[in-house]
Amino acid sequence: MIRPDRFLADLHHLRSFGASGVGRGVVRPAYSDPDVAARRWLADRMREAGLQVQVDAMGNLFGLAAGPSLLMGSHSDSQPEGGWLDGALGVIAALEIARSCAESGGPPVSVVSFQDEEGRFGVTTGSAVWSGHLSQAGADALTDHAGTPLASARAAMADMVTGPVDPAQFAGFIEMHIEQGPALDAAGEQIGVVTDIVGIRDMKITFDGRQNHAGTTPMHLRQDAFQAVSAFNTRLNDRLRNVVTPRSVWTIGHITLHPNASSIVPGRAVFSMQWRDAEKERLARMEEIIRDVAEETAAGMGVQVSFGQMLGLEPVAMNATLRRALEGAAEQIAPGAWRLMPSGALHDATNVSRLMPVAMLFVPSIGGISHAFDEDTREADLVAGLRVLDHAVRHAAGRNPQ
Ligand code: HGY
Ligand code: MN
Ligand code: MN
Repeated sequence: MIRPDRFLADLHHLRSFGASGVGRGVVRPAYSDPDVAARRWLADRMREAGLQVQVDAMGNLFGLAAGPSLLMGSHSDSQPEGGWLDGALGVIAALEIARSCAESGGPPVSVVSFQDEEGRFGVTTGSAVWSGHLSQAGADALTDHAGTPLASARAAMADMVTGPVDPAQFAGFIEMHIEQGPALDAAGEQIGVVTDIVGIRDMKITFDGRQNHAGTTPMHLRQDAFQAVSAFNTRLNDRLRNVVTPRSVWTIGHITLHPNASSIVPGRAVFSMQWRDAEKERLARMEEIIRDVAEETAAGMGVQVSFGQMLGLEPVAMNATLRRALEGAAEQIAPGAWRLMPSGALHDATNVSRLMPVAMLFVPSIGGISHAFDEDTREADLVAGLRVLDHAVRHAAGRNPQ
């Protein structure tokens, strides 16, 4: 039997690693001290549950049931400012399901917490490497915004590494997560069964202008890198309008200006350009527009533009059999209060779908807030999600995942 009290206690305990003090937020980026401490604590909980702990070179943490099993989990790293449930919910729910199945003779369930899902270095980096989408050498060469290479960051977990984990032992993967958007909360529903996950593209763009004096340089003689970003953004919003749908999104979320001083015309701007859509062709069309607009803007403003490496994941559909198991369980636990829905957030399930059948379950995010300290979900909804997982695993998914 699942124990909601134990599940909630563990979820709150995980939040203590990197607790921000603001709301229920956490600061637990991949390979930071709180992240590694949380993984050590999780490894102990896995051992207590009778699972065999394995950690691969990336720092993906597995708790393995003996023999073939269903894999469940998510990630325990956070955004630089993150909520307490993003990723953590899926890991702790998986732990509770694995533990209760082991206690009561249920189907064998293994648990995973993938590393760097939040992309301090890449995009869902740990599961990207585990699935073969990205090589270890390719990942090692990635750097965070401070210039630290992943190769040196992952040394923080070197003493925990046991070796590679063979995906062939898993019949399928189920990831529970908070929705991170407004749909379920606005509709007063408890459960979302995911149909598909959007695709993403992410790259750095740099404008190089001319650093100069902010008092003496006439406006018409400036090659101001920030003005170039500003003009680029305005033009881009206009130009994308003809190709996007309501599900298409694009974001400039990180920018550095050099030298970042009030009295200096900035000579360089480096910023992140990320876009997401449910269709691969539209992602490509958006890329063309982004590159064209950046080049036109640079030419018009007398600055140079350069594009960094483009990272990405394709849109993926969930496995029909596993999805049906979740749908059946949702109708049992939350009759009339669940829906089928797409995911606009990225998840490790995208990468894992290269290896095995995958499915995902959502619970509501209050006010649709996530990637923010005040992200939260009602306790009754957290527990309803756990019950749906439990029902699905015991009645269908754990017995016949293919
Ligand atoms: O950005 C995402 O969608 C995910 O939370 N990493
Ligand atoms: Mn997440
Ligand atoms: Mn996230």
